[in-house]
Amino acid sequence: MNEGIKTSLIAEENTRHVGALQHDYDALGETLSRNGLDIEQLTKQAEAFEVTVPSWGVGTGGTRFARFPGEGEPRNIFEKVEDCAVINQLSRCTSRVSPHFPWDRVDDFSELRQHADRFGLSWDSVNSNTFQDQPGQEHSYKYGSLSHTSQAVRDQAVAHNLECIEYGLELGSNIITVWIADGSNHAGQQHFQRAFERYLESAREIYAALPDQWQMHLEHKMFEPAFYSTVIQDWGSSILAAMELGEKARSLVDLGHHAPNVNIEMIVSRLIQFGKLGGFHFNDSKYGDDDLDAGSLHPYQQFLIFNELTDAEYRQVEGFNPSYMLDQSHNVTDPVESLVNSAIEVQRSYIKSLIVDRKALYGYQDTNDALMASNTLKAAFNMDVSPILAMARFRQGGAIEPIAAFRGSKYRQQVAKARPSTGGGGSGIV
Ligand SMILES: [Mn+2]
Repeated sequence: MNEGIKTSLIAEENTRHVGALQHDYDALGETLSRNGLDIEQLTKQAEAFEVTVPSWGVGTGGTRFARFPGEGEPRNIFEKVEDCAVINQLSRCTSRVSPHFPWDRVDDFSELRQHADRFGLSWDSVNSNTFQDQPGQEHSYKYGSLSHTSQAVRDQAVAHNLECIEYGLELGSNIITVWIADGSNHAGQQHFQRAFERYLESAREIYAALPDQWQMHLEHKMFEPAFYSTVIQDWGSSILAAMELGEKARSLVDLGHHAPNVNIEMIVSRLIQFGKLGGFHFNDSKYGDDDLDAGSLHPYQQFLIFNELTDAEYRQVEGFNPSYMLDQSHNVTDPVESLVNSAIEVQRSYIKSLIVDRKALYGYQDTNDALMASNTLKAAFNMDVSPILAMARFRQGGAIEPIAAFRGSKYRQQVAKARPSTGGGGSGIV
């Protein structure tokens, strides 16, 4: 088993940057102080911020056309945990891992839990998989799973979700995220209402099996692999299902699962208003479910989403506790580097949203001063909070310059020797 990156290597790398960081941090502190903001308070909030890494994200992703495996890819969940540990070592904001079953199923979950414990990692939401057939599986999901026309297929899909809850209990998780690939490719192929009714009937069985304190997150997706309609197509279908199921069911927003130009931050606001925001799968998107790195294309959109989240915190909305997770596919970058970068980009949006002058914004909204309302948001977005993020990492033993530290450690080259390419691996697009 590898031990991640040596702490001394990160410390050594940090000594090269700490002088410049302190200088930039002090300068930013002065700027923020003129605006009535305390940089130390913001740094503490950056230190407390967490975004979960998906186990499948540390393998090279792929497209519908091909997958080009990277060097030293993790071959199983134990090795995935090791890579996740490195991401957290560098970023210090990703101490949780979200597993996907059956990809990450093991015989001995206590062994897996101990393995993660050793790296200071814990487990976030469990994800079920009824979008592909597994070897030896009795019924096929070719025409759907939880909403399939056949009761036997639906029962099998429900049973798999119940198993996932059991695995989650063993790992210490308390959320099951359900995304189904069910849908249709041809107009008329599927009766919309009947398919949704069958889905609800199956989902009720999963919901009924939720342990106390658990939540069930419903992830919608507009298209792919079904290209004409999907059963849980949009946030409308998702919130309707969550309302039907009950208090413990919430909607999960994957940023890539909407039509282009949809106002996602407004959807987030609506879900918050009705107590139905479960959490996020952060990624970025140009055309569809592109699974690009979070904040790489639309950082302002991501900031505006966090503006809604921070607004809810500010207003102390009851029961507001969404879970944050990355869900990306890395095809041309090292997944560790992309996930470190992305986690920091999400953290950046959060910190920027904290420096929005909210009282002033409310004032501009109430007096219909559109220009100043917009400028208030832009002022926060345009502030470079990098020194806060770097200081939060540094103070927790992370890397001031995480990508440079990762490359300098030669971690990838080392694991490549121990992990011959399998060409396969449990990574994919979800
Ligand atoms: Mn997702």
